[in-house]
Amino acid sequence: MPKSALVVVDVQNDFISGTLALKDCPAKEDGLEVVDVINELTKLEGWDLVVFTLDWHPQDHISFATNAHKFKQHCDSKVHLECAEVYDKVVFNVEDDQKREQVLWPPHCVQGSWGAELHKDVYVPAGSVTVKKGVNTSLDSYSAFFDNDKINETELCQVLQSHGIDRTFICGLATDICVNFTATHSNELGFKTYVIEDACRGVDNHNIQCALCKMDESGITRIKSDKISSLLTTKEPPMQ
Ligand code: VGL
Ligand code: ZN
Repeated sequence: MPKSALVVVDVQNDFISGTLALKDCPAKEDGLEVVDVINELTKLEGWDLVVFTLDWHPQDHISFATNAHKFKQHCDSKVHLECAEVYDKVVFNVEDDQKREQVLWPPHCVQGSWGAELHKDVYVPAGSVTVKKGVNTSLDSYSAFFDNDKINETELCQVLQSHGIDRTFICGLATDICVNFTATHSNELGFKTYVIEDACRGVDNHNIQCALCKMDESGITRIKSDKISSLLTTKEPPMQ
């Protein structure tokens, strides 16, 4: 029987009703809708590991539009940092001439703030593991495995391997950003990777569709939450 991990991505207050609430983003999806679905999933028997990831930024983080003017602009940046706004894609010059592309967001998930807390109605089973990401001032990290430039790695791969995990089931917020990057890296690292479609909500419709298509092409399996129970408890075929 393959070993399975549920990875719940960034179901944090800011993405539900805080500064980066998905319901105010272009796709107008409601992050709160995943909470009940995810609670049904975490309660299933058969998980070998449940992981909760947290976007966990310092106040001076490079992804916050309000901080853009405090960093150095790269000559390739089409948008000037002095007039950069939320959703703009800018290019920074950081740490001795490294080029760093970045989409700007409102300040969100500041370490220790209410917005960074897991939503209060999310059920956290005993023994589950929490992985924080995006903790460095000048590096963003959509994926729970690596930062966006693959300079640093979190402990997630190590944790999955130490539990002998073969398959990951990814859900949470946001479909086109952190779920997408986490699932893509999970797949690249050799885990059989599933994305639980009805347990995800996203930022932008076009980007959601693109992300799902790319996942399909890369061999990630999209699945509905009501199909998971039987996958986790596949029985031996009956004797004739
Ligand atoms: C996320 C935008 C910025 C996410 C995190 O969790 O999807 N999106 N930081
Ligand atoms: Zn973030």
